Amino acid sequence: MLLENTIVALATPSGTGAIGIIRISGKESISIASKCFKSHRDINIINQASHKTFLGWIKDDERIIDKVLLTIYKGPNSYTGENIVEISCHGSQYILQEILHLIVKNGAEPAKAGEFTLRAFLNRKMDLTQAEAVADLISSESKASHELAINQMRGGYSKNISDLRGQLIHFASMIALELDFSEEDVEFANRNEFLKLLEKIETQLKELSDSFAYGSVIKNGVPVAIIGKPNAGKSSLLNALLNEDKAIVSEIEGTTRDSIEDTLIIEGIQFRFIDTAGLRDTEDKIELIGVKRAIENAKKAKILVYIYDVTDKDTDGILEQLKSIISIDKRIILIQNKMDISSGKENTINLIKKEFTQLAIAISISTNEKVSINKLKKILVKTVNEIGNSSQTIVTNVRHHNSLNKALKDIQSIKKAMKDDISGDLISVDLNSAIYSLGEITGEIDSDEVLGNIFQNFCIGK
Ligand SMILES: Nc1nc2c(ncn2[C@@H]2O[C@H](COP(=O)(O)OP(=O)(O)OP(=O)(O)O)[C@@H](O)[C@H]2O)c(=O)[nH]1
Ligand SMILES: [Mg+2]
Repeated sequence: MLLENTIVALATPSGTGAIGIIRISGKESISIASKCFKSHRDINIINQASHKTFLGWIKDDERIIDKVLLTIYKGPNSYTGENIVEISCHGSQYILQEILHLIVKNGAEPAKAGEFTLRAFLNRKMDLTQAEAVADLISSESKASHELAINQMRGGYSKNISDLRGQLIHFASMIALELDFSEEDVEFANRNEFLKLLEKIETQLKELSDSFAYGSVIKNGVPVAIIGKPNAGKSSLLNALLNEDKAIVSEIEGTTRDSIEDTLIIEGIQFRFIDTAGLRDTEDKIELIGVKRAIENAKKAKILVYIYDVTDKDTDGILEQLKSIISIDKRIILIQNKMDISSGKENTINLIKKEFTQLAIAISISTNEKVSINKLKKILVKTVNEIGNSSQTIVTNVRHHNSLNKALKDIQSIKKAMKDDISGDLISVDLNSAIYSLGEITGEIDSDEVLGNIFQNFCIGK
């Protein structure tokens, strides 16, 4: 079994720091550490109580490497569930490497990516969704993504899924029993109850699956594409939002050719703003590529910001562009820019709103004078919250989303089969497949392939 060996890795980032932490996990971790540690008070760390810290020296024979703090955690009361030793030493690259080599020389093996958390999972210290949340937590960069990861780490929806799965297993065994007694034509599984359960599960799986759209943008940043005609002020808007001179601004049409992207956290939500090349027909080969990219970005974005120049007389051109982007079906924020030079007579925004009643959010700004930029930020936050409001629990993980969808499809086909009065043995195929998919999420079913995929994405030392 892979848990037989004792593993070691640096738990803090490599490079120079005030301190660095080396973590050893496995049966032999305390005895291996004892071979290179000499406590100040001459205490033998073998046979000490768990959760105790000792001050002392790390020594390679007689050569002193560093003065360290060494902490012992005894399994099962540790992160991995095994015996763990943590050595806090001075954070010099050299010292860290020397201690790592020394621990390996004394019998530990270098840990693979995610192996500590994999062990925690295999020793049932956490389920699979919680293990995955550890990786999310480490990489979270905003308040919102941090909140989702913490929530998932505390159990999130996995208990719920586990319960639903348990109820499905119950029915599966009832149906299996019926098949065993098929000659006698008995019904152990109450069809009405079963149908009710399927409906309940379907609703919940749907809710979870739908929440993914929101969860994934919170985790990776909400993509917001800024699009419009050349010179509308797209790059000026990006700069105003970021409060820095990120993109080149000029009065020449077609200044921006490539898409320019930067992130900004507003009220705890991370946004990815993408400034694009102005949309127009052009002979210029490179600009044309830029326009194509702009359209691709618009398609990929979660929110579209369509911006136009209030003094632009070509209203038909604006309406035509809006018509084509409205078909992309996104949340669109309409922005009338350059209000500082507006004569006050232009009423393009009302005209557009009359033409496209689905454009609910419209705002007049001036990027040059920084008028209503904060108002726009508030609108962006509100828009994201509206996307998320539909569900309480939020799925952020692609793997969970795929399994949820597989299970959902199975449940729907069981429902249909029952309405069509299809025999139990056919139902049980889909039933088992749904049970399998739900089990994949929590790790009640784990294939080596699934585990490999998950833990290889961790950093070494976690
Ligand atoms: N008066 C005024 N001028 C503005 C405002 N915003 C942008 N401009 C000017 O409009 C011109 C074009 O601005 P950009 O931000 O480069 O426009 P763009 O949409 O990125 O243009 P392309 O990259 O060519 O597609 C520049 O001369 C800006 O100074 C504004 O709020 N008021
Ligand atoms: Mg530009």
